[in-house]
Amino acid sequence: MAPLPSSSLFSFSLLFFALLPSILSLPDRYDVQTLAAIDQSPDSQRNDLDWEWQRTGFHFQPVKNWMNDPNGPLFYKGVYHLFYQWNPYAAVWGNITWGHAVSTDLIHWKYVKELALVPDRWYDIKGVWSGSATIVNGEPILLYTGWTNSSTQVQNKAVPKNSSDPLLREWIKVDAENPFAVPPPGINTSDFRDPTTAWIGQDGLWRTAVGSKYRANDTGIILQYRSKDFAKWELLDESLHAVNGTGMWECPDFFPVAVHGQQGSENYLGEENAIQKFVIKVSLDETRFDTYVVGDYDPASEKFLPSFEALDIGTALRYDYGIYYASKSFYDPHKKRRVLLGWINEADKPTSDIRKGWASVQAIPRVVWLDENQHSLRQWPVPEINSLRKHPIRHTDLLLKQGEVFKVNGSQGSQLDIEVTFQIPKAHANDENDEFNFESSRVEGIPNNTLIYCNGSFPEAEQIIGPFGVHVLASEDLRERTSVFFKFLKFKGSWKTMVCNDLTSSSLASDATKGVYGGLVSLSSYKNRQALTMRILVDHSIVETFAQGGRTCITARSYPLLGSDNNAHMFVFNNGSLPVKATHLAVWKMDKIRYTTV
Ligand code: DQQ
Repeated sequence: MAPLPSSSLFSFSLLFFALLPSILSLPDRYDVQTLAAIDQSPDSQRNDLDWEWQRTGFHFQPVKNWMNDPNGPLFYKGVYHLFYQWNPYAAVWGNITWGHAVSTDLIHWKYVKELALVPDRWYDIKGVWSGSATIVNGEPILLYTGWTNSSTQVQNKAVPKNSSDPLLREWIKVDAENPFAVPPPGINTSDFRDPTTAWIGQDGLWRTAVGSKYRANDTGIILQYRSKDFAKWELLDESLHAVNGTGMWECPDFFPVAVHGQQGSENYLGEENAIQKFVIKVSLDETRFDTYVVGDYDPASEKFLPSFEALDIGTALRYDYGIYYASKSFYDPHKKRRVLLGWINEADKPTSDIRKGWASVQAIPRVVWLDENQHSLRQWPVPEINSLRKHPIRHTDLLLKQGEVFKVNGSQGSQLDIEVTFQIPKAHANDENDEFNFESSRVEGIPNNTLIYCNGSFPEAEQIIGPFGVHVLASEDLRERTSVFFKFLKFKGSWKTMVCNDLTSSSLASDATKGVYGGLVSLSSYKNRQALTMRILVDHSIVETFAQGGRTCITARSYPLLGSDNNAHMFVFNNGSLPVKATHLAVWKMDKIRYTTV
């Protein structure tokens, strides 16, 4: 048997004994009839009501069992499609199929009764892994990775059975063409996966790219393929991008962004290059981070060049500094924007997931565009999410003294959308002229070091301001809480500004990891240098934070014991040694989505 992917090997060995009972109850081979007969309607599937409160109210999740990567997002005939890696049999990874959901607003999803792809061919019998959708001559085509009967990763193609059906219920694998790519020399059979949405090159031919790793030196790489008919594909000599020592690159994404404004694009060619930059995102198998780099792409040489080498893959920028992985973007022609979907894993133990009967959710789709600084991205929940807001509570000019904690009355609940603006405190109360050194707060490519600034007292810091922020999913006595806050630290005359999510007092009765997440906040490119902003989507076990207009994002899992549902309270706090003003605070309760099946 060929070796398993290293990450899978690790996960499998960890999981195996814990999950033995569930593994034993799996069918010993795929039974397509059984898969097709699974009723995905919510009412028939919900179980274990004790744990029901951890389910999300407005973040997408399947009715039961394990889900991971979002696959093949697309807009077709007025309908958004979300496919996802799904295990129909258990709340742990395995038996991977493509589940399918549709919506008209990226928020109110309906489960499609039919599974889009199930493992039923020699070239995908061990799993239908991640892939993408491309509109080719007006009709969608799926490219995906199959795990073959001999445990080799290969690339395959599927087409709609009926392309006039806006719901695209049924898909046909193109046996005559599959697999269209197998691992090339120098690449392990277990390191070749996740084809991107295809694009058209300068020669008018199609390109797609596949995530990989050089066997010899642990270099993460994106291989490029070319085709004139979307049937036969040839490997190009030049990779799209590669970075030494970064390990396997999963789920690559490659897309243009406008230099000015928020409009999306799917044009990879010539003239527009003057006003476009390009983004490469990969999911690093070794660290489980989604990391990206902004650069230029020359369609003639098919070369991508990072704008700043110091910000290349694996060294600097992440979409999200919490739990967020295997993301995939697509161009939304309906609203002319680039939309990003991402997988949020659980933070509790697989045994808890088995007890719950489900694992993982999808993040709220985010609009993505290039920041004014030209080297990093901004992300913001699609505006359609605002339709769930109700009963706003607003406060202005809340002055928080040192150590003050302000309870936001009327905001009880586990489904909230919160927006807060803080005035940047004067660095020294008596020194009107003491300016922050905004330039030095730029993202500097040190993501691993950033965590430490969230936690601890730092005697070597010349000055610390904050933390100030909000507690959510908090019990009334604050014994249990999840805290999102800003913190400034001055080292050698330079300020570092952090946004942090502290889970150490959360999830009192859970076996979840209770760490501290953090990301640097870039103040240098922010127009209003007097303000710090955060938006937080709270959804039972999810806390999704967008700081500084989406320049730094953190997604976390929190499983409250005391601070859930109507016992979940929200506070604004200032634990720093200087007064802080929250100039604007708005809190909305969010509607629950009733998922149905079509
Ligand atoms: N998940 C899929 C792979 C991909 C990984 C398998 C990323 O195709 O590389 O479920 O989470």
